[in-house]
Amino acid sequence: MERREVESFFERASSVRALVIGDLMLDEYLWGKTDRISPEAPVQVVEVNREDLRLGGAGNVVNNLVALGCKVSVCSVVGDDDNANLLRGAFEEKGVDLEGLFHDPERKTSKKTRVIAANQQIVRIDRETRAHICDDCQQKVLGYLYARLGDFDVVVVSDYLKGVLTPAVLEALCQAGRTLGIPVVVDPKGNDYGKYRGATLLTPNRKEAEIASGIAIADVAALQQAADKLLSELALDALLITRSEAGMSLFPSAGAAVHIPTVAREVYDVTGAGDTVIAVLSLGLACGLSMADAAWVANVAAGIAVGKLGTSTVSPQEIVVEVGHGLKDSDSKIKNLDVLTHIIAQERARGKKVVFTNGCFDLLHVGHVKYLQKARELGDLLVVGLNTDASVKRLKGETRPLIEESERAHILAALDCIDYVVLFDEDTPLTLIEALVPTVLAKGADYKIEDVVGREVVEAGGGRAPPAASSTRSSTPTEVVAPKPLPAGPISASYPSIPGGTMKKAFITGITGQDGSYLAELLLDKGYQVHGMIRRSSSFNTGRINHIYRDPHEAETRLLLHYGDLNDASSINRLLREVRPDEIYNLGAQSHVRVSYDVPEYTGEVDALGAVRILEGIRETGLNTRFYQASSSELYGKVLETPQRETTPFYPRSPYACAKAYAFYITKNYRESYGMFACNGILFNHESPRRGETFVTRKITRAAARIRLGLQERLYLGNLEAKRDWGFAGDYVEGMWRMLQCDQPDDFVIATGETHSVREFAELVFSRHDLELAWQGAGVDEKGVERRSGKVLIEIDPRYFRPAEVDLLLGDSGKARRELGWRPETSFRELVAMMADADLKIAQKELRANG
Ligand code: NDP
Ligand code: GDR
Repeated sequence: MERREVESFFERASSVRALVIGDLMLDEYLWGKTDRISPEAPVQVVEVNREDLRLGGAGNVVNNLVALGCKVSVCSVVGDDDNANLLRGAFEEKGVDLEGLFHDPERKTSKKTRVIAANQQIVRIDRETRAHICDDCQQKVLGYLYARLGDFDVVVVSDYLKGVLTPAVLEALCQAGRTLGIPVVVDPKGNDYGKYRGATLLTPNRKEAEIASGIAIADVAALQQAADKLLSELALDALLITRSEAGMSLFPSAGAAVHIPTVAREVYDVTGAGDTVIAVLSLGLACGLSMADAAWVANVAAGIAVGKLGTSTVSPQEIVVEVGHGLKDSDSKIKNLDVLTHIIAQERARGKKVVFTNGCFDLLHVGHVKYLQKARELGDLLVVGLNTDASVKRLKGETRPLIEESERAHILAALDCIDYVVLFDEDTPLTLIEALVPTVLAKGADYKIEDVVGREVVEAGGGRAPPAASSTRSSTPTEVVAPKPLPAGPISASYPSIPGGTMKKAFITGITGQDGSYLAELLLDKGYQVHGMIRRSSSFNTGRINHIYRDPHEAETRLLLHYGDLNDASSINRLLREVRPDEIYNLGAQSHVRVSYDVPEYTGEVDALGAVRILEGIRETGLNTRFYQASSSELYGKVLETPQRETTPFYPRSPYACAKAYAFYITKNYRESYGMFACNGILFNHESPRRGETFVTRKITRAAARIRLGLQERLYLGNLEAKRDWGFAGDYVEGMWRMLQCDQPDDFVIATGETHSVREFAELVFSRHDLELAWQGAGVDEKGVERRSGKVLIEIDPRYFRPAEVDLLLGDSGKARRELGWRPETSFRELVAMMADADLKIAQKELRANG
């Protein structure tokens, strides 16, 4: 993250409402001197000359969150004693909301008194109750959580095993957090982590992770093993293991681990650094940072915390300055290849797009600077490979370079647009490119693209070739974009070659739909020639693919559209004969479940018989092609098992699902009967800003944005309780493609493994527009009311109910993860934000157009 991103993150902090729940303590320090032994017993006598009282345990997390600028509420149980009053006073001074702080006269408020003399702690005196809170207090805590949880953006659980976090409290918290979409971040304690099941994120240290997983963590492989075990046993979204001087490692349940090294500095005091980490991390999640970015900022903050003596909090200003230092220090930008390889691997794992360019940069001029600035805009960070003096001499003659390598490197490193500089001694930067595997290669447009060294490395696997270069000198960089790396495993390297050329040809039905448009983009990126079948329509139906469509008369157009229809076998056969595709993706369908009750026969024609028309077409034309059938989680219908996986029996509940069941089985049947390479992707719901406007997610995001801008009064919905496993369509088309790259055809579930209700989706979307919903009434009379104004924003319209409903879908995509290396990359919250924001932009345009 850059300094300005970190700054903007902290600017959002003041609107974040965080709840800290857990064991509160007072830390008392008594400093004194000792120079005699007591006459009463053989112990030292300490003459106290300074006393200090601090908030400890969960209280220190509160301290940290307050220091970061957010609004904090506390939920805990303390005694009814003087120490409790001291705690209250300290919190009130900081403006902390104490509605959730309960008192139990039977308990002692925890206080730890440390006596320190001659820089040594002599004794610690603990006053506390460690038993679970009483039933009455537990009810109060639960009551508070049920009433108030929806008000918070994040919950931080700080467990010191002092009894507040009973299993019942933790279970309710994790469940309600999931239902409401509020991240629950836990600093765990003890050996039994089962009680944290369902939390969003846990932050154990290495030792704690070792004990909880039962796996000795001697190296990174064991660390991963321990993380995998905890992630799956506890159904977490992620695990952050802090590793002292080795930094911290983030293990998301979906995606690769991110290892973040420590920010090098003197370590004075590690006490409380864990509280700083969890506070910054939680704030980051509440502000919508990705887990990796939130962990990265938390790591910077931890570096500052351990460098301080006595105070245990870190301010946003300190963090911003620290980030700024990292960027400004030109020395730190010049790296050797080994170190840089490691850094870049981490950045790529965090999803950053790495741009690489190279040159001699002797006598840097304004053309260079403009070129470098533009190159930087092609991605998230720019690495410059710089020829050493010896290499420049070989290339440009004995009189060059005029400026020696270390000066050239420092001048480049001083530019803001450059993140790293690395020297290379060879004639070309190939070794660097092979080691770093950048996402984008930038080169001046006066280079012919086929001459760009390293192009093959980034293009390997089908990367997109850039447009033809112009011959005039220009400061505009030309780019070569690398595809996502293929997973190790069963992806076949020996793809059957295509007669007459090396370009793979894909044929997509339903290319004008949501998935068709994302899939076409993906395949074009991978270097395919893409043929789409579209229906003749009296109005334009190509809105989703206009941005990738080029006039077919232009040379090198790789997206070609043909008229045809799944109900018309002759058009399918003709197109198969003409195109002779290597891969066919059958996405075309009447895809609306509710509508399938209105047009059941038509739905069967398109969705069921359409599939067999293509399969027969393949047989008749004798093509050696691979076939993908868009199967659906609707097949599970009235579910017989949760989560649903490839082996779960089907129970279709609509004409749509029945038609899709036929298509599923006929695909399998042609595979088994004729040895065809035919796969079913059993995809759970996937959404995007391109989702059809009558599907519930898009209907909600569209309406919320329009309501916010006064373009619409109200939204009418059907069943609010239906739960779906919603993912991002852009991630799912990658799964389709991967299925057709396997050695053997098979069927795969593609899902996120998380389920949310329609109600929850609506709440999150409206809240993104600052419209907090409260629900009133029940059944068809239930209404979603805006809390502040009392306005009714959502009503139920029974017309949207379905004759038979699918109540709950939750997919287990373990097989796809293992065998295809596929993982969802977009979280539920990111999806909601992406769709809500995109629809806001559309609504704003509409508002402007209305004058
Ligand atoms: P869309 O409804 O957005 O797109 C459907 C596509 O099918 C459109 O391009 C449509 O063309 C085309 N089509 C409809 N009827 C015919 C026909 N008779 N002949 C040829 N093409 C036709 O669906 P999605 O992109 O969301 O879904 C793609 C596929 O995946 C569908 O088969 C769907 O059933 C399935 N699926 C979708 C899931 C999801 O969550 N999105 C989950 C699981 C499966 P036009 O633009 O002309 O209407
Ligand atoms: P679904 O998606 O039926 O799961 O099929 P949809 O978004 O239509 O419905 C999801 C759930 O929301 C409930 N719901 C409403 N649905 C719509 N459309 N409109 C409403 O106003 C409304 N209110 C509540 C529904 O009852 C349902 O339970 C999608 C399609 O893309 C299929 O093609 C695909 O196969 C499946 O997902 C997986």
